[in-house]
Amino acid sequence: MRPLSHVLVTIVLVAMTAEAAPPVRHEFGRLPDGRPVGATRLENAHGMSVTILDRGGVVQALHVPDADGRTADVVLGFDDLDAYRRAHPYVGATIGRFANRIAGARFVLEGRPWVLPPNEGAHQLHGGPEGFDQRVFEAVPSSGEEAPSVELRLTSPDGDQGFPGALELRVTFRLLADALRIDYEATSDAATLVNPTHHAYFNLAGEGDVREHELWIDAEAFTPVDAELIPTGEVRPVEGTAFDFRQPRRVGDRLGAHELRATRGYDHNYVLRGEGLRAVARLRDPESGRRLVVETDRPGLQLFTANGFDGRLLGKGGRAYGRHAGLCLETQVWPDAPNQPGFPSAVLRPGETFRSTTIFRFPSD
Ligand code: G6D
Repeated sequence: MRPLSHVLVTIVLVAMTAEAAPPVRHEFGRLPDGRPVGATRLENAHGMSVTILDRGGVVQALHVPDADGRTADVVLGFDDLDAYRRAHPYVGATIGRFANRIAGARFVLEGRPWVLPPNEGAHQLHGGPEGFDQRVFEAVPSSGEEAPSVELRLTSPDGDQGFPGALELRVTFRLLADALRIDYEATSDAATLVNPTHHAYFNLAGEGDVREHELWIDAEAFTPVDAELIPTGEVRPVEGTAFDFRQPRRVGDRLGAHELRATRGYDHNYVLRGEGLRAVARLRDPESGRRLVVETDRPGLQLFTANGFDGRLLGKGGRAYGRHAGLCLETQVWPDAPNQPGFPSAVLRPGETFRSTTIFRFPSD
């Protein structure tokens, strides 16, 4: 006979673990060389689930209930691996080593010049022609003590996409009771740059476009860009411009503004207020009432409203992704930071550990 206390402890433990199901792994597809690409599905007891692909660290699906318990998939994505392998605008991907642009695909680090392979005109975008969005990570799922998770591990060798230093990266996706939490951790054996982000296109309605979504961004300023989307170095107040989201505004309200003509919508970095892990942006779909709060410890946030989408990109269930079908809230160090003296640093040195957190929270109250 077991003592009653043992039985009670067992019952409590079973009740607790019943909260969130353990991660489920499945094969998402195969690469041309036959290698399988796995996916991890995390689920919580509140009706949320997320599917994360080993290739590209892609959030392929993220199901979130509304106040009435109606669930929608709030990220854009594709149904099969081949679609992810074809050219697409980083849909749902983990970005690295350096999110956003490095002007002229070059920088100087500790007095030494580095030249990178460009992949957007003369510039490097989102880590280069074969960025982390195209890598197969090693996945380590865990039931976790409080929340199920999957840790994605990647070794980026010295010289990868032109960057110095062998980089060890771990990206942990954790499904909390009301949020998807992403933790980045990196070390390098030589001084290098690290500025990872996540490139989910959110649409809280799970259909249509995001013009009616209301957005708040905790930023007094943004970093203006030139015709090639390279920051001019200026930090400009949002006041009196189409970039002002200090009060919640409909995303579509000022999409036709002259300041957005060149980019055909928002594709700009916001200078976030405050420091440390804090709420920096809120998005709300008035129709479903679904809400997203972005929390991060990063100094910048790229708002990108899928300006080039024209319906030719076919997503999950054959849905044609048209203009503004979703929007990205990319937490980051400011674009081109390595070449801009006044911008925050993205340098990681040997012996240091880079740590950063972004939480996509979907409040239910
Ligand atoms: C990023 O800022 C960039 C855009 O310019 C780019 O087109 C997109 O990724 C694919 O958000």
